[in-house]
Amino acid sequence: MRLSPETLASLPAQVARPLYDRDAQDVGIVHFGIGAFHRAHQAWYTDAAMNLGDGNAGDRDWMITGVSLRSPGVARQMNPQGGLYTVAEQSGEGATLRIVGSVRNVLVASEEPDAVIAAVAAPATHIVSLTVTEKGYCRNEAGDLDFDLAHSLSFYYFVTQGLLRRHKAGLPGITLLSCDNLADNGAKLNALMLQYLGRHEPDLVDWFAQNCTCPATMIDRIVPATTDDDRAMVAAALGGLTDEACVITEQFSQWVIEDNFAGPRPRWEAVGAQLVSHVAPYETAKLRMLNGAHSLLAYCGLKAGHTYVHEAVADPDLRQLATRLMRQEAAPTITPAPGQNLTAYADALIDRFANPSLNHRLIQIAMDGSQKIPQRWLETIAANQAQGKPCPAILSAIAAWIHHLQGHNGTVDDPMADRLGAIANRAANPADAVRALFTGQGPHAGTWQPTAADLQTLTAACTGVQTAV
Ligand code: CS2
Repeated sequence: MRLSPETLASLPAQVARPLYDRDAQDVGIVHFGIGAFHRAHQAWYTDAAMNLGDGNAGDRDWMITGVSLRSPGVARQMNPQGGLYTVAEQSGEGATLRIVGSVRNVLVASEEPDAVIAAVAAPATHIVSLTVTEKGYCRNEAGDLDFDLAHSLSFYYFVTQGLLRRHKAGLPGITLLSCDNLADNGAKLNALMLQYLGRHEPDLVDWFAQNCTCPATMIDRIVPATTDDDRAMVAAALGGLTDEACVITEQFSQWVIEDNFAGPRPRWEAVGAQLVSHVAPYETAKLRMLNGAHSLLAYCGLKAGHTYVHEAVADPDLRQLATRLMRQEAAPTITPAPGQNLTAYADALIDRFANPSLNHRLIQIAMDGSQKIPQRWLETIAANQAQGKPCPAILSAIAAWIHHLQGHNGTVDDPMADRLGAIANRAANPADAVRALFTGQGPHAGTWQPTAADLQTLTAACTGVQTAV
């Protein structure tokens, strides 16, 4: 028996479930990239906002239509369950389960393109949100739109077609909400959308600029890929019902959103989100500290033979490196928001990484390094360089990334894997690899210019010589 609207009533009493009449709600949000992260984060907040419910019309009609561009996997997990799924929060004391009801259905864009366009164009839709990962924005090395990648099976195409229909029908614009780990994600999405429209629908450019907004967001929750063991644990807790779409996450969650919406939105601030005028300090701290340390733990941890984040952070050398990256290299480059304490933030992050019940795989974080390291490491090294300060922890992480690119941790999962692997393997020595990657015509040239001292530190780290940090 599967979890579904029909079996919901048979769940054990301690499992929380939606408090609103799901069938009576309209879809207000179309979400591209409905993976585990969206289900444990934005859909979870939206469900909580609708749970607030009675008497407040604004807390209704925020159901989500999820879109997968190609893979039918999530649609097959969720549609037979009427969109219902479990969020299991794992702490040292066990798991707390809640059934989330905010997802109405999942469309696979390659199979039902018209349904996706119609969802964006529907009068009740006010928000199109995105978790398409860093590479989903189809950027070239200069950060501009790569028109070959942004083809008719990209979110750009579907959003544009939906907006065209809205414009023709005289409907209001929408809010485009990027929930990906990019620096200045709202402004980037806005600029990329304008490039796409400029080429494909120039007549829509002004309407888009006047009627649609792209708020910046900082999104945070650690969500490992769900495993068969997790599904078995959830089935046992659901009294034997299977849930193919369940997600496992930590108790912590944070969502900071720029208060710049084109139209209505759920009352996310009533369920823990922060609506602010400037997201940048939160976003920069999160990318450079949390994600920067995560990527360091991933590459250095794999090199040291670890499998999970909690194992890597229990290794005293790696814990020291991650702490140094956060406190001494990243934190001084950030101007904190009022009340934001970056030292306490670093300590809290080490505690979150140490959660042994998450089993967060280092190889999951090691994926797509070419798309992640500019905002996680290179901006930090460049900011330190401007002050004449070295970043030995990040340099060790870069050395471990090069080791990863050479194929020592198995096949490299990265859109630039072939090119990066060829550079890393062709280089006569580590300093050459770094020069080829980060200078001249290299794929990561621009943000940071390695100095002679940096090259020395990197060479030492690549050849396994310990440097004092
Ligand atoms: C991780 C992030 O996979 C990764 O690259 O660093 O997904 C991280 O877990 C989230 O950003 C936490 O909010």
